[in-house]
Amino acid sequence: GQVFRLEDYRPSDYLIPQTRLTFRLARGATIVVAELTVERRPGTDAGAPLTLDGDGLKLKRLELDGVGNPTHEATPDKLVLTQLPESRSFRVLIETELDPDHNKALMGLYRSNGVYCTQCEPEGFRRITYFLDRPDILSVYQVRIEAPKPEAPLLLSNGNRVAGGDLENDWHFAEWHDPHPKPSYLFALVAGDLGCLRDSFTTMSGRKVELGIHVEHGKEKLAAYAMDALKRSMKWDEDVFGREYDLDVFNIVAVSDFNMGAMENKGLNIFNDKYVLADEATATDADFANIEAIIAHEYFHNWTGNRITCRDWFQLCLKEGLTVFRDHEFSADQRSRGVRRIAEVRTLRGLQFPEDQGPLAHPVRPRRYREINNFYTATVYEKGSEVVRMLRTILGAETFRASMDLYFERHDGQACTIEDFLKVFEDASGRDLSQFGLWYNQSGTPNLTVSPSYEAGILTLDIEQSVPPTPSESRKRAMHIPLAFALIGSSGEELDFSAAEGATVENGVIHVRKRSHKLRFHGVAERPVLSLNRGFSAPITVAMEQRPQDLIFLAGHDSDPFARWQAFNTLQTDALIAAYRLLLGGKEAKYQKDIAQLAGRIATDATLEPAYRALALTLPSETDIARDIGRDIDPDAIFSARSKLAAFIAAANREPFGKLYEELGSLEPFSPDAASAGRRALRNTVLGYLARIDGGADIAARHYNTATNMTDLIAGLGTLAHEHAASSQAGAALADFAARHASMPLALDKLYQIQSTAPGTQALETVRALMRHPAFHIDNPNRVRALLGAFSAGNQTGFHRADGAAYTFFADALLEIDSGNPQLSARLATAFRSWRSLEPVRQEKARQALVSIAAASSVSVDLRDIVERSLA
Ligand code: DPP
Ligand code: ZN
Repeated sequence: GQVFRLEDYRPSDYLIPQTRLTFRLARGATIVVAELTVERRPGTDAGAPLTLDGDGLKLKRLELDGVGNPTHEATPDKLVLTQLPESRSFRVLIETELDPDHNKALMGLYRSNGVYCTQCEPEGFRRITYFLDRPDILSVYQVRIEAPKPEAPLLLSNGNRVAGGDLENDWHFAEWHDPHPKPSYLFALVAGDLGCLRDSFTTMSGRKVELGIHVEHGKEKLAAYAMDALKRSMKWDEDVFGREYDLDVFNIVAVSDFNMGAMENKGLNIFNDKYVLADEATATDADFANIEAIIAHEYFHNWTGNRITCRDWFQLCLKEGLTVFRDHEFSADQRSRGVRRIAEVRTLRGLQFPEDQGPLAHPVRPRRYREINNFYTATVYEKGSEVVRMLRTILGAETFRASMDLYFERHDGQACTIEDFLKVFEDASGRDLSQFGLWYNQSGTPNLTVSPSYEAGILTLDIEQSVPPTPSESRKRAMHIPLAFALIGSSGEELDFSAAEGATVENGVIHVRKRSHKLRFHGVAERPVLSLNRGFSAPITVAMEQRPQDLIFLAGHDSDPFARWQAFNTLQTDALIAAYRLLLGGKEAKYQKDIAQLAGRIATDATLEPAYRALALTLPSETDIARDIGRDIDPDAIFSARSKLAAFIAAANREPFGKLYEELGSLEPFSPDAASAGRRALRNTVLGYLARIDGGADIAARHYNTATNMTDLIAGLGTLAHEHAASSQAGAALADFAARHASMPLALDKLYQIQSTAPGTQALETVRALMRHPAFHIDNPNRVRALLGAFSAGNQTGFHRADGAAYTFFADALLEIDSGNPQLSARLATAFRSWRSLEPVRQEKARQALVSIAAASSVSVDLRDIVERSLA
């Protein structure tokens, strides 16, 4: 396939300042008329052809300045007009015919549950009409939608509604005008019969904005939490970034077939219904938190993405990394900052570190791609957000805010690059950020090795920086790493120092810029315990020999919640890896009492937030452990080491855990707020331990049977199905859950997820059986992700069973999905990305599965790209 390269960017010869679209939505044949005002860019030769992008289009009519059939060449994927008028500007009319009912790729215009909707980012608009479908072509859109009124009483597009009325034969129309020039990927249309939850928001300058969330009839109440999150987001962006909303209406539509989480189309966000619909009976606390974050994320794009967009798709992180940073800050302000930070880091390590360590590694701003859809990655999003966070750490909160103000002022209405973005920070701060810019351009997770020594009031840190080689980048340059730190004294307080030499140290941050530093702190009163990378100030790994008693000390005394959590997590990880090695050597796993005692102390420490305690008691996941081991992975031994540690902690804390569980169980009216969710999280985490000791199946069954909300229901069900799979209680609960939620696909997804992640080789048969479940549809991305996504990414013993049977099954399933929805199959295929870190037998089986996909007769560009890069 064709490779696109950053260095090949050049501006388009033509611009499209005005776009007028008319849609006639009819079953089988939808007609789209696009009337484009095209302008030749100054400097472009008058003979230059106009080449428009298409994807599978059927051209019905073409006019140039009102005259039919001008000189052109058309294929489904391209329209080239030549012999264009001498005048600087001319009009092109293009009529295409679409079949939204048979669009299973869910890109362009399609129907979901009877509702017409669109998804255009990144390159879906070219499946609607021929266009300069690239983000640096900004156009003002006027959209007319005509549709049968009974079938589609609701007609929405971007911007403000300017006209509407009835037509013949029970049809009607609406016209929408979006005054803000925008790239085609932000175009949206919705037509259907939906219910609506309405509200309004008055902006900081006193303008009233009508808000609407459109959902299936009867589900309006389930949009209340999303609406509340939207209003809080609008207020927060005004308070924290000074950003005001800029249209009279803001609409959100929930659809049930959607490839992404949601889409930030100007004034008309389209959401996966999973991230809109919620109440206590249908959504878990994690769902509520995700809804809040994604509503905020898409809303925040209005300024970081829409008003200022990307010049080309290599710059995707310009809008995504920045907007993730903004939604992280929002959630931190709405919830508990410390707890959110730990959760963010767990996500980054769980998803982005393995990406950086494997064959799919790429810089936050990639330099080449074959399929841009495959770059909506944890690196672009999550690491991209960490890079923005580091900028704030380096420049300080005030300069950061001043820089953002300058960014909005300087670049509003433009399509920008990462260089534009960094230049703003350089100009506002007077600093040189050229070395910092490597974070955008160099892939791989940097590692710092830190060796401390203390003598006579002087603490010396030998710091070595390295960035491991990644595909197509074997030699790496030294990066600028802001390392937040504290020196902690024996009574838990931070120690002072009189001077530091060997690296810049300011405001609690060591600026590591060279491959090696010998850093000396003078005037340190006692040998300190080092707290490093506090708040996870840089997305790196740190290797430092630390005595277990120092880690135990930090886990009890570090005033930085992240560092405190990290200390206990490091103890757990070290113990798990040591046990794993013993198990591989045919010995028994052994654990020290300390770890169980510490778990008990943290669980019952009332000075700590319950949500924090729940996170601290959550053992590193099997994939976390595998990532830290790095090579020659035996997933069964990891599973065994982890189960044994959990049982060890449970056995040592039977009484305090039992008491805590009962205390936290006192009924209170449900509230989705973070503090209440934290108490449920702690109780459910403790349940996971109690379930591992005698009588555990009964406790979990009682938990399930007495649950009054989805969070607790799922905790009980998951615990039964995973810890006591063979028990009668597990069977009864699974059947009960399925029956109770038979008509609720989003709830059934939770069942699929629990069943497909039940540990052990038998999970494969369960997954096969669930694929035949009447409510399972291979065309629906949520169903597929809940069953096959969870199985492949979340079931280490089941997916990586030693005989390779799950790999073969999964490869076949990917090809089946690929025939309808390449984006979905390609995304799922990333489950193979760490195949080279497996032990040799599994490694070979995984390789064969990848090879079998590559050899299949028909594979999409998307899936082929992932498979070939994985094998390379
Ligand atoms: N809708 C996706 C997101 O907001 C892509 N822009 O991240
Ligand atoms: Zn986004």
